[in-house]
Amino acid sequence: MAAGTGSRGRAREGTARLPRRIAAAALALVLAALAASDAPPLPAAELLAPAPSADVLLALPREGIAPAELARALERLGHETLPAAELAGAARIRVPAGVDPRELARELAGSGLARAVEEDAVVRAARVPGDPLYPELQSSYMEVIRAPEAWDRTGGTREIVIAIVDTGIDFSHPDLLETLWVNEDDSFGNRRDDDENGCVDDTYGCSFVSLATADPSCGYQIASPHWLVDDDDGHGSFVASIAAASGDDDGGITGVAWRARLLAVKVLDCTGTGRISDAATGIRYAARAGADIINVSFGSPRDSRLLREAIAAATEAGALVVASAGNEGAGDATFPARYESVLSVSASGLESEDGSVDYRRGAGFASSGQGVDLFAPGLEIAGAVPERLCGQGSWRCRDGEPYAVDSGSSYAAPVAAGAAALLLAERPWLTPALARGLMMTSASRGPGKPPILDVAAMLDAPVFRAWAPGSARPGGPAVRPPEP
Ligand SMILES: [Ca+2]
Ligand SMILES: [Ca+2]
Ligand SMILES: [Ca+2]
Repeated sequence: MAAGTGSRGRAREGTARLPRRIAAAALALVLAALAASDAPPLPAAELLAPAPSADVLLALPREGIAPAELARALERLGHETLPAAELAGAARIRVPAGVDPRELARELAGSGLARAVEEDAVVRAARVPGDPLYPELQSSYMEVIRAPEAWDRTGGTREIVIAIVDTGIDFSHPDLLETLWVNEDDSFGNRRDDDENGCVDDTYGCSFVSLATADPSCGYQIASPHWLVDDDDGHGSFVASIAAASGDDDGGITGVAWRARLLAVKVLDCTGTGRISDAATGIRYAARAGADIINVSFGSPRDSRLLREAIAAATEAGALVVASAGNEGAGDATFPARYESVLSVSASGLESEDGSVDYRRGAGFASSGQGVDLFAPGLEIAGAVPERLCGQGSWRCRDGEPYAVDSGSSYAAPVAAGAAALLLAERPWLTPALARGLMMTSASRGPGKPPILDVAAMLDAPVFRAWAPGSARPGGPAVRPPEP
């Protein structure tokens, strides 16, 4: 330390008296002489090894040396420096083409001029979408699940289809019209199931609400209502928008997956209720239509063989089923969330006394017993509402805009479904079991806190592949897994 103090004193006097360029040269010479003399050695510079791809290094000067002085001294030693603000407190050194940045870092660390050498690594602002309601209504929970960091990498892709098995979707909504799934194999309006997939005229989705069991107040009259997937309750549109509303488009809100497509499968009537038989049919249809992810934001306390077999068939066909675990409090997850192959999602979000919401804690109403795999935000979640339903039922839209804030585990499931769409956009070959496993193991877990969806960690999670040729996900895009 004594030698260091001495050299600092000399350096200061030198710079005060001499013109700058000469001062830098003198400084370098002094330090070089010091290093070669019998004086106690300078403390070694801390070396934070740069990545092999590093193109700029940072040298932090020893105490008493100004960054600009260090830069000039390094120039004299043959290094190319780059402009740096005085406040940065470091000199920036370009790594010449063909030079190993680790070698160069060691050389700089050994120069005796720097107290530390590291990479001037690239940092990125976590991407925040331009949707106007995002900052006020969505950022608090999107940040907890680290969606903005994931959006730096992907906003999803139109190749990935999320089926919303629910009350239908209002595709005339400005934040949903770009997300429409289209089936070109069944021509619309000819009353024939041209592609023989079990649904007549399902060009834009399919309804399996049966006239016999629908609530009379819905006024369903058409003999073959398969094509009528319009949302007459609002629940399905709200759920759909949470998963995949158009993002970063200067309108309304953003979905977790900005670019995924939505397949509307209507199994719940205008009162938001339906039958297990219709739900099972809808799930089978969604898988057959090629859905990569099937969101089920409803549940029943009763186990059902029919529903269980439909889930098994959908999983077998390559679709990840994501279901809400229900609003049972300390109770167990409802069905179908409870089934082993389904990603069972409960709601996080606990309001504290100051009115803020802690999305790292389970919601008071959320199921937290057996069969819950993961928690995702489900309290005070923003979503799209069909404009004509604003002010009806419980929909209180914002300032005349077709958006509202609502709570329930129904809304936690599509957060996870959207996240799954981002995961499959990056790794389309993941089987449902692998995707579910990755989402569970990458969840963040604080002491005494439930596992919370972590979208950024999910995208970074390592996958141990044991691939046999052709073992990629059935029904997935024609992309092979990378070689191990
Ligand atoms: Ca059809
Ligand atoms: Ca047709
Ligand atoms: Ca939007």
